[in-house]
Amino acid sequence: MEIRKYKGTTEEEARRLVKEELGIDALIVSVKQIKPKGIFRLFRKAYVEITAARDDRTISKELPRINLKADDLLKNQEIIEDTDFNHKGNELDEFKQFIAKYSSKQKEKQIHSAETINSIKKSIDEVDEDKVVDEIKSDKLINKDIFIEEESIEETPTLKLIYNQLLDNEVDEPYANELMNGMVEYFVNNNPGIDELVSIVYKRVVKNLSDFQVIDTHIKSNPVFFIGPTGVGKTTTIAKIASLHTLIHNRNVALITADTYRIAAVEQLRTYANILGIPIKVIYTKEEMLEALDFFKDKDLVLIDTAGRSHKNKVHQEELCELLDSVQQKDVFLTLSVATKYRDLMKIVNVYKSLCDFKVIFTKLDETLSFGNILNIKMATKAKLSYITFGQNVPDDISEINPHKIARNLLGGEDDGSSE
Ligand SMILES: Nc1nc2c(ncn2[C@@H]2O[C@H](COP(=O)(O)OP(=O)(O)OP(=O)(O)O)[C@@H](O)[C@H]2O)c(=O)[nH]1
Ligand SMILES: [Mg+2]
Repeated sequence: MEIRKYKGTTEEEARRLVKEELGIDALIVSVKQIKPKGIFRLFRKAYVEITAARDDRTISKELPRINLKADDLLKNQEIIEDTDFNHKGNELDEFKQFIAKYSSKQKEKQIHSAETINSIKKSIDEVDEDKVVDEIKSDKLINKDIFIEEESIEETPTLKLIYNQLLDNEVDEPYANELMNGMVEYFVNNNPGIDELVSIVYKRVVKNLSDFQVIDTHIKSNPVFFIGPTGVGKTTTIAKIASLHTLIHNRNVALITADTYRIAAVEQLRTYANILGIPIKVIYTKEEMLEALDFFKDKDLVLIDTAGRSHKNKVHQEELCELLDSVQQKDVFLTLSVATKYRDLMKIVNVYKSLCDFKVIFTKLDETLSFGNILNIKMATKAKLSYITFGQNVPDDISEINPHKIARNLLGGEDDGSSE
């Protein structure tokens, strides 16, 4: 049995490498997200490492990925270095030399870039959050709407680095362009330092994310529905919010669950209700929903759990729509996992948009390193953001969104966006 490690920028890519070399019968021993530490953070992005095994006798002796594009080579340098070339004969020497030459050139370039990236990080560290908030309203550049071509950013290395930080953190290209709007012209006319450029983009991100709203802890709230795809964390988030409002803010909270499709779902919420000592009602129809709301009319806050439903299932969506329509005064929180692919998130959001107005909760920030999706969804939908959650612990792993933390993350700063 031979054990090998494979690295890819995504799990999918690493799995493909395993499959290419070890075949479909390969045994996956472990899948790890590796975050480069120390100085390597400047040079390398996080990657996924898969340890896989297969019987020696069946391992393909073909050189993996010999048709790699030049740009892929550096990324896969370590994989190639891990591979035993010696038995492959002279034809590979040329290839090895090419890689060595290519990667030393790339490393030179990266050292230069790393200095600039360092300056970006330093600029982010020095941002004065209070000043930013004051400046956002008056900053004329923020309101400028000259569309810039991406090519002009390409020709301006400092801007290109800032732009790339956004793209690397999964900000969708049109929104990255919007954030960089007018920057080339500003750069040419004013010759600003990198800290000023970073600060402009930082302010734009913060401005975009600043329109958020969480459940008020003082006034009596409308009934609050939690909707969203299966398994994103609706019930867990309800438990977190119910705990905070009950234990920290001393409010009278009640729970309703309309998730009667899975036997365990009711028990899951009932367990939290029992621990917190708060009442819970299970409802099957919209009439029962109205009765339950009437029963809880003296409560400060009623949180309503719904069944996770596929956005592709029309019947399920109609049922949800009927339930939501039966309550006039309400707040709805669409719960989304930040780790979902952006294109899928957009499809989900578009379906729910046709049902009702909602605010967005992003869950599972602990499962991804890049928070571009938060900004993408905000910019695409203009829906208000609210809470973020970053772990399974009830009630600790939740907070209201902090636009500064997200902005730092998107510009390559240290923040994981997880806590206050
Ligand atoms: N890592 C991580 N896991 C979370 C987070 N929030 C919830 N989970 C986990 O995600 C899983 C699903 O959570 P639920 O709260 O049951 O999700 P749901 O949306 O109610 O699921 P359905 O009712 O089946 O649609 C559970 O294992 C939770 O512990 C989070 O912020 N981070
Ligand atoms: Mg649930």
